[in-house]
Amino acid sequence: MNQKWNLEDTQKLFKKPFFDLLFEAQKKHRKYFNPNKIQISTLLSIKTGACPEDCKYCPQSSRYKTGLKKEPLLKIDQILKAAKKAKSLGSTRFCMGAAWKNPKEKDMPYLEKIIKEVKKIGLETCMTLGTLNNFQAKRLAGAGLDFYNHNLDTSSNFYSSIITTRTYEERLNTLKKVRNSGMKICSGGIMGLGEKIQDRIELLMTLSNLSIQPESVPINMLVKIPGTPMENTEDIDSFEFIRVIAATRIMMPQSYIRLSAGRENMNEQTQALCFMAGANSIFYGCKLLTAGNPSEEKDQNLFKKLNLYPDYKIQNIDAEKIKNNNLNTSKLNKKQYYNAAL
Ligand code: SAM
Ligand code: DTB
Ligand code: SF4
Repeated sequence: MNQKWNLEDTQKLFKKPFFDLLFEAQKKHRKYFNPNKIQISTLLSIKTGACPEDCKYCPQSSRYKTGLKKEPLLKIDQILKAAKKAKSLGSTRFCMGAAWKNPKEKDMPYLEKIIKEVKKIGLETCMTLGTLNNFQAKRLAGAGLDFYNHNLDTSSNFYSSIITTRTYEERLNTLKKVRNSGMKICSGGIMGLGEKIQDRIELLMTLSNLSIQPESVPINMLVKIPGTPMENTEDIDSFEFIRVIAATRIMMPQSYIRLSAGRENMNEQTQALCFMAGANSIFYGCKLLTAGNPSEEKDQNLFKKLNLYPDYKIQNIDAEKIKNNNLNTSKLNKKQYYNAAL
């Protein structure tokens, strides 16, 4: 059972001296993870632009003139080509995003087919398609979707300053449906939207106090896109960002924390401190959904300097090992499961 986080304790965490906070985060990190391993995911936008939502940070909203080229749903062979390339470059998870408010019923069979085909390549699958109903969540889970990404982005209070076309409650409801369907949850936020420290605190409290904590928590730094209402927002200070990563690690000690969008605007030292503060997952490949990301080569260089290795443990190889050892994994918690796989 994970610790429940109240306002007082979370505020105290954020007020800690920087190095005390980092030290506590490192201790938690090392308790549950190998600090020299990193989970690697690759993103693909399977349907780009013309989104009816008004998220003020997003280049894909139809409300803003960002010069983005719209693309209908990609063909299956285009998706599989990108997935194979991601696998060959060392990714273990393939994350597919669609600029939708929600998927339509007519899209479901095709989405199921995509999931099945990408899994055949030997990759974990993740999708982010907007709001889901119970039936859709069950169908995606049934097709084998491992993760569903659905970010809360910021605090419930600040949410309506960023998005007016949906509510925080709707986001939480979709997360519930995803959890009930048996899929793993990927949910996090964006820093640098002009939020207060209190908003960061409230976001992390909401995520960490979910009935089961998200298995994956992406922490994005706003990528300022010309043409969006957020294009001139003030930068978040790098140390403030690192604090958020450390607090996330302490509050969700067993979750993978993804140093998500915004790495292109971070130097290597900032990224290294984020890894030290507990981030252990990244998006790999020179494109996020529509915005840029460091090249594979640049990341390989950074990994070399930091002696970081891709985390293949969560893939089938381990499941196979566990099976051969005849272990009853259903009785193991996450840490025991990982240890058993070593
Ligand atoms: N339309 C779906 C939705 O919003 O749930 C899925 C795709 S949406 C692009 C996925 C996530 O990308 C958003 O929830 C947001 O956290 C993140 N994102 C979008 N634009 C961003 C930006 N400019 N900088 C950082 N993160 C961004
Ligand atoms: C997440 O938290 N960040 C990713 C993924 N989940 C879907 C998306 C980042 C998008 C950055 C802007 C773009 O590429 O359009
Ligand atoms: Fe649409 Fe998602 Fe972008 Fe919001 S974040 S505008 S829902 S694609």
